[in-house]
Amino acid sequence: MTAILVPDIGDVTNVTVIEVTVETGDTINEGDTLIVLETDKASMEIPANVSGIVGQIHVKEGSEVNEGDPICDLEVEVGSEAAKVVSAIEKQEPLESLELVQPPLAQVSDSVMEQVIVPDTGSTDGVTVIEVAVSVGDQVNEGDTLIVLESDKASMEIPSPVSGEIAALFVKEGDVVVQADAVADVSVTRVADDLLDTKSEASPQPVQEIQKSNTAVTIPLEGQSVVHAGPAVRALARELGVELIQVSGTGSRERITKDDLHEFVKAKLNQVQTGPSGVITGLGIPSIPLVDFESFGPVERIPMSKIHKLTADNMTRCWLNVPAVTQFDEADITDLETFRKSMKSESELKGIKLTPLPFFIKASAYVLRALPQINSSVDLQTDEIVRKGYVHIGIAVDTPGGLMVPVIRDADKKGMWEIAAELSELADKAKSKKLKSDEMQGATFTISSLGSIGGTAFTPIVPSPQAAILGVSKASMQPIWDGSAFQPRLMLPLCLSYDHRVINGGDGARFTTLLGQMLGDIRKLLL
Ligand code: CAO
Repeated sequence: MTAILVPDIGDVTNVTVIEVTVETGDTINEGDTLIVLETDKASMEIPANVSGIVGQIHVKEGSEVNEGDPICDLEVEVGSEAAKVVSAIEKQEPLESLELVQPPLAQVSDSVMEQVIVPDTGSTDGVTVIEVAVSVGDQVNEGDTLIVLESDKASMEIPSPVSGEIAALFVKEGDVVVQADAVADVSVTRVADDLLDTKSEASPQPVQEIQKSNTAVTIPLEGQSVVHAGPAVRALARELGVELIQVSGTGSRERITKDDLHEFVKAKLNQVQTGPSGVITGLGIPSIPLVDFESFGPVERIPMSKIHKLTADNMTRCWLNVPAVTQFDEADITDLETFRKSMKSESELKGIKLTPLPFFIKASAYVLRALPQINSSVDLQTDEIVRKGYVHIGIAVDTPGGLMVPVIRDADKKGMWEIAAELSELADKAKSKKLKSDEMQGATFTISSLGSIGGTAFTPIVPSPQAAILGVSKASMQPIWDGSAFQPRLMLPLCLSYDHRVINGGDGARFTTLLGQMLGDIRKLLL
């Protein structure tokens, strides 16, 4: 186990640790960032100088450190090149005795000064230095960010084209720079072998081309504040496709940390599922932008009721999840209506309103018994179709508070008067908000009757996990050809929406055909 110490951090003391990027037990590689320090002028990442497994960590966010303070312990694999380096450093042995892949501490024999200048930023007006990531005296590796610039189109990090020590800095935060302005002088120390190869090069290295950040990390809009984030956080933001300007920083001076980024992404994922009102809004599909309604005329804003929000959620869920088909048909209910009207005095005697709907319920229950594949659900956890041995029919009821669906249990076992009485009672309860939750549960099939209102057809949304819903529109007199003449018949439009994962087209058509036959001659319900 070896201790990793705070390196020479220049002419500053008591520097604040603003981020600890490793945890005990982490396996890290040479160059991985251990901590991020911040002075009042710049932030800097302190990388590991060897690979290994992180042991005890001696600093935490907010700690103040100085050169030589321990950052963490590192367990370095025995016999590895890294271990040899550590051992050599500890024993102050000459490093040339080690067969190193890369000389981490070169035999200093000469140095050259490289001046880093601002490359072509694509802007003639100049770009702002929003971050200076290094201080004079810092050791930098090739590729380490020196400064971060921001134009009106992009933010960009200017990396060091060489490894070495920052000898001079020519910019500070807030400066506006243009192409070819000096950024920093880097004193490049070279090993003897390197020098043999490069000493003949009299002119400085070409300036590193700027790395334009992903457009997802876009620049702040005019008037918005500058983003404070270190290179590692900026890199992570690019990876995640996060616009840093949208992230709130919890670090000192609102600096954005990696945790802030993770929290932002988590929050965004939640937002995808529920809008501010709690209603499901997207599930990953693009949301619909609102328009400024008020700018076109007066509007009234009515808060959505709890029932309305629940219905909106449920409809969205069902609409998005169920591959639905709607089968249309017509039933001849001329005789049914004649019979129903003939029951008027009996209906009054019993005090039970006998509308056409109880007949639709009774006939549907009969057909659901005959075609159990309609009275089913799909269980995607087990890849099973669940056929129910009971027929509970939900009835959509239009109430001032929103749509409610009370359930008539065992509709197949109940007589017409019983169904009519129960329907009337449940509809009244729904309209006066007195339904209990168990009176709205367990439906195996639903009927939505708009017949008393109007319309010729509609496509109800399948209330999954039920596999089907019957929509009933307004009956009307139609001229029906009986083989020799047109006859005036009262025709009822039927619309069966079904989940095509559970019910195939043949069964859908069989359902409406059989239902039509039952409603056409209700005596068959007795058979
Ligand atoms: N064709 C023609 N007339 C019809 C009919 C049809 N399919 N269904 C009912 N009617 C007539 C009846 O004959 C009756 O008139 P009379 O009193 O003159 O005989 C009247 O409409 C009865 O209407 P009702 O609404 O009082 O009773 P109901 O049994 O038909 O329906 C209920 C009860 C609770 C289902 C209904 O009030 C309701 O809320 N319907 C709306 C359902 C809904 O909103 N569905 C959409 C869900 S998705 O948003």
